[in-house]
This record gives sequence, structure tokens and C-alpha cells, in this order.
Amino acid sequence: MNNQFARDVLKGLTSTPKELSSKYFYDEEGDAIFQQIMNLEEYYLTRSEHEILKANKARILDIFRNDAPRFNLVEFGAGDGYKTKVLLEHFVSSEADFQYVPIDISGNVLQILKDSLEEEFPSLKVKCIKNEYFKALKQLENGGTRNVVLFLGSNIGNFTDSRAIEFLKELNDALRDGDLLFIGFDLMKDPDVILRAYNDQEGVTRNFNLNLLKRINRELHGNFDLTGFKHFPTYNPVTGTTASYLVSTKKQSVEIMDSNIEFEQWEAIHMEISQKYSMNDIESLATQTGFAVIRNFYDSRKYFVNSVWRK
Ligand code: AVI
Repeated sequence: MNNQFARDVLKGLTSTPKELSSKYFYDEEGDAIFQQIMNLEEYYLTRSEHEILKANKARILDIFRNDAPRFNLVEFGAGDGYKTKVLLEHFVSSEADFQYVPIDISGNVLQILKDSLEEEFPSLKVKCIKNEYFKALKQLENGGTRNVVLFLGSNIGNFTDSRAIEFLKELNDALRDGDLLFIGFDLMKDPDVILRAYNDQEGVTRNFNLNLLKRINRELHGNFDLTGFKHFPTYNPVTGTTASYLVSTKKQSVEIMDSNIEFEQWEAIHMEISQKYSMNDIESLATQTGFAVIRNFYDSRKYFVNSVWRK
């Protein structure tokens, strides 16, 4: 089988405990559901980070162009640019010497972003790269220009601890001395606030999880009965880990391609983690992966932090 998605799904569903990777949430429908999540009352992450960028855009630009006036603003997983546009607007009007380099593996996402940027900021230099993050970074001809990498949204939190460390080390290797990373982390806070963000009233997050079963049905000839699974998020205030599960409400058998997957009643599929951090966790992640923390920006409630790291 030469399809990575199919291989990962079958491997995950035949493991104990069963698991699926949240990186597969983002098909076209998943992207649209995630947009809805970001607008939810309960999902404070996007609004908190937006507040930080808006309140600190001038200070952020000063750091980005300090002792190296020209820079590439490289964004990993740019999406619709809702938050980044706050910075872009300020950087363009301050006549900063930079080009914006959004990187994504979805050509569709990049095209939509490029069109909207051309309309909103006609003078902005944009270079879209459709590739995996590190390959794209290597592909970027920078002739001595400082790279500033944006990794927003606490996307790092969807990696396990060991994967996050591996990812940040790999990023550090791909950067040169003096390059910067501007990274968003969701902070530990009242556990009820966190849990609500992953268990919204309208059931949008539930649909986000179930959409992966739908995707398996469509792309891998599966026959998941979506009504036979219950969305169940948890938050562990000791480890700071939010985990989401889909729990089978009955004993059932699901066919995927030519395999039969058996579910006991109340057996769970582990779907996603969203790590929440303390400031000590963040400091230690940076030092373990070869970075120095040079500045932290918080929202007014201290729900979220954007941390500036230098290689
Ligand atoms: C993309 N990522 C940071 C989101 C998060 O909060 O972990 C994905 C998400 N999952 C459920 N709601 C939002």
C-alpha cells in the first residue's frame, strides 16, 4: 500500500489503544470546521493571540529588524492569515524591508491567502512555498537575509513532547545563527476554561473529530457509523495535556478497505492532544533545542504567550 494516510489509519486502529493522528483532521471540510472553531466563544486561543499581536505589533517589528534591517517573515501553516495580517498591516505601513513567505503543504490554502494578500496589501512581497516546512526553509534562497519563523496558534501543542523537541531541534538545524522563531503557546489556566474550549456547546469540536471518520469512509472505503461514537475530551492539570477521544458507544465492527476493525463497547480511539504549557516548560523547551528566549508577550488574561526565540 503506497498511501501514507491508509497505512497510518490501519496501523493506528490495529494498535492498543486505538489511535488516529490529528494531522489528518485538515481536509477541506476539516479546514472549514477549524475556521468555525476559531470563532467559537469557548475557543479563547485565537482571540488571545490576536490581542497579543495587535497590542505589540510595533515592539515585535523592532525585535524582528533589530541589527538586521532586512528579513524573511516565514510562516509555518499560515491558514487564512487572520492573525498574521495584523503584523503584515503594521509592517507594510512602517515600510519594513521584508518579504512574507507562507509555507503550507496545501496549494489551495496558499492560493486563497495569496489572492487575499494581493488585494489587501498590493505592495507586500509574497513568496508562497508549497512544501513541507523544513524542505521549504532549505529551498528559500536567502543570501544573508535573516529568517524570522512564525509558528502561531499553539500548533506545537498538537505534537507529543518528544515530537515537539525533535521538531524544534530540526528547525534549529535549518536556521542560521541570529535567526528568530516567534512561537505561540497556550498556557496552563483554569482547567474548566481549557476543557470548555475542546467541548463547545454547539458540538463543532465534536464534528471536527468525527470528520476524520467521515474522511476515512470517503477516502479509504470505510463504513464508520458516526452515530456510534461519542466525543470525549479530557484535561490533565498535572501534565497540562488535553486529550480528545472518540468512544464507541456499542460493540461494533468497522470495515476499512479489506480490513475489519472490532470495537468493544466503550472502547476509545485517541484522536488528538493539545498541550498547555507553564513558562518553565517553555524555557526548558527552548534551551533543550538550541534556542534562547529573548522576549515573551502575553494577552491581558495571561491565557496565551508569544515567545521570541533566537538561534
Ligand atoms: C490547531 N490546534 C492548535 C488546535 C488546538 O487547539 O489544539 C486544534 C483544535 N483541536 C480542537 N480544537 C482545536
